[in-house]
Amino acid sequence: MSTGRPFDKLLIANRGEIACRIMRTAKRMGLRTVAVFSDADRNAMHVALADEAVLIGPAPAKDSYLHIEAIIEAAQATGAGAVHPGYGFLSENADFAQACADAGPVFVGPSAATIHLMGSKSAAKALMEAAGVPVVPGYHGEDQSIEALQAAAGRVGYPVLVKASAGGGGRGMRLVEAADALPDAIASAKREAAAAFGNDQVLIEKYIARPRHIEVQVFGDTHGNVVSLFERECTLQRRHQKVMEEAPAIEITAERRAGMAAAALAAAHAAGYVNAGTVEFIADADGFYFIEMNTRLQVEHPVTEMITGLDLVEWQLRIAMGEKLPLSQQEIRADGHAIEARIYAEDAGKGFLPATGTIRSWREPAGEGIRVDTGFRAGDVVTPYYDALLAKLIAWGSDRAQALARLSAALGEFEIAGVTTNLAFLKALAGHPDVVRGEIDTGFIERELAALTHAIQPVAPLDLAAACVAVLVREHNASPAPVSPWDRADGWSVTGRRGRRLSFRHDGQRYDAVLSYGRDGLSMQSGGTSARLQFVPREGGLFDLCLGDAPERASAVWSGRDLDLSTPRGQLKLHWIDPFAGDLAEAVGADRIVAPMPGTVTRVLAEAGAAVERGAPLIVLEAMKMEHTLRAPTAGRLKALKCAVGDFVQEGAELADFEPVAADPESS
Ligand code: MV4
Repeated sequence: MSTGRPFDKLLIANRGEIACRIMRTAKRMGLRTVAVFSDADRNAMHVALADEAVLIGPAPAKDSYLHIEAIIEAAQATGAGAVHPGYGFLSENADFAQACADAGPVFVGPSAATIHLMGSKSAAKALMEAAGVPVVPGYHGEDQSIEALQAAAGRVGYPVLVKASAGGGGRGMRLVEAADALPDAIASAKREAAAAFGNDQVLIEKYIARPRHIEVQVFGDTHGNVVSLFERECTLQRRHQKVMEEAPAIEITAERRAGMAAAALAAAHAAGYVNAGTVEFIADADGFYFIEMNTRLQVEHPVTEMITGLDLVEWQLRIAMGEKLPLSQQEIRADGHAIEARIYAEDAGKGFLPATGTIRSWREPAGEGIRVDTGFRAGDVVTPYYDALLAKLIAWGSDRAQALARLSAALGEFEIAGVTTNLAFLKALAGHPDVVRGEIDTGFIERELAALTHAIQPVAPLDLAAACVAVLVREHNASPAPVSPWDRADGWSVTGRRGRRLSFRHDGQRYDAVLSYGRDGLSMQSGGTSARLQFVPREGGLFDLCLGDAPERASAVWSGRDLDLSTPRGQLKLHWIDPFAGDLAEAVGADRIVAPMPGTVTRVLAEAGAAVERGAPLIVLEAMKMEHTLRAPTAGRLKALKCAVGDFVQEGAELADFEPVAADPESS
């Protein structure tokens, strides 16, 4: 059936929420939809929603969603007349756009040449500068000699940023405070850029401290028209990963808004831009500066849709069909304020470690001004192969305060079980007084991380550090004689970094930290992050400690293995678990010593038949590059050894028979 349109079947070369989002509009426009999927996505929502679906390869993205030939073949096999790349994957791959142009299907996006041009930060910057778009003062020339780059940095004035020309998203970027650090920074930026992008060209820019990130949505058609659809504020980021985005920008003057829109339109004109694009700026009190142009539909496009009432995917498809822009600049209006929160499968308490697993239950919020875009539902499996974005929650209000209040309430109503999500972190962020006031910059989340994660985690890293220090102080007080580090069997090592695990329980939840001692002193690892730990014991259970560069004073009161901790954040009760004595003995009985994990026996510290005190070190096991000391669960006698130095043992293996002498009231 032909509708007289250039295409009536659309292949979506993507997965997850954006594939579902694109299909929704395509269906409303009467287009038939083709999904592509990997082995890992057979049961995915985007496959179920599509009219047809084609398996394109194994789970790894390079074999499926990044496999240009497989996707082109799928388009040809299904007769799809157009391909929408979504975001990520092949969306900004000029070779893919060219492959579509060569093979037939319309690529829903700009030309391969435009994508290629914008992929080079120096070429894009040169084009924008020529078009009168404000750019950060700096140097983006061909001469890459150290002399030329040094002279440029001197002219610009320190601090400067060295950026990989082919980079983006912060990769290959180095901050240089003074001239003497420049040669090393250039060399390492070039190495990183060559490895990551196969191109070691760099540019030099004045460093803008604490900027805001504001971007302008633009559209161009194939008839030479361009319009802007206002700006978005994407300042709340962590490690170049956007977390919350809003439209319009926070407290922007009419003059700056108009200036940015005009600059973005000049940029789009200069590039002969077709389809959806985003012109990114960094902004501070003094001005705003072009940094890059993204040639795709952005993750955060819904906030623009919510304030304009427009469907950006519909615009993309109509432009791809050769239609003129649906509205003129004067007809495009904004109303109210919208904020999007990105819901990721990740553990904010463990350094934002990606989380995987099966979604056991899923309940979305609903209500006035609330929109949820997702590609997941109960029963779906979150795999480690792809981006961990589970859903986008978007709230609209007549003003920013109402939008934020609706977002906070909806975050509280969102229920996702089975997979760890950042919902609590987002709620803490949405409620942070500085976010409520709109006083943010791109470094905000990193600076406020402790406060933001403390709000969601009853035991923050600093609490765990204080508890570890309390254990060290307790042990020091118990045996104050200086101990030679060579004699210690609990994991301290002079030569390498050996760890000692300390575990605590709070509210039924276990918290682990690993202390290690290296040439640069003591450090604590917990939840995937590591920071230097320093402490000074004082009188009366007080001590000063410093984790990373966060100092504080804490105090500890012990009763048995229970610890009452006081920190500036309040009181905290913790129980010090000894998994190699008490808790394990509980599970297997105190009559044998078993390996708590697979590992190698590196030392045997007591002879068969020896009488030992409770807690005496018996056997040292090395596992996962760490030493673990297995201790006497109670006072007693080591009846028989069942292992020897050098043995590799499985988890649960019996290493010795033990004979307790008396019940120990303290062991728990
Ligand atoms: C900058 C900058 C400060 N000064 N350029 C980061 C990724 C890339 N898109 C550009 N980025 C930056 N360029 C100059 N001259 C600070 C950043 C930056 C940033 C920009 C936008 C959003 C978040 C950011 C987080 C850290 C640094």
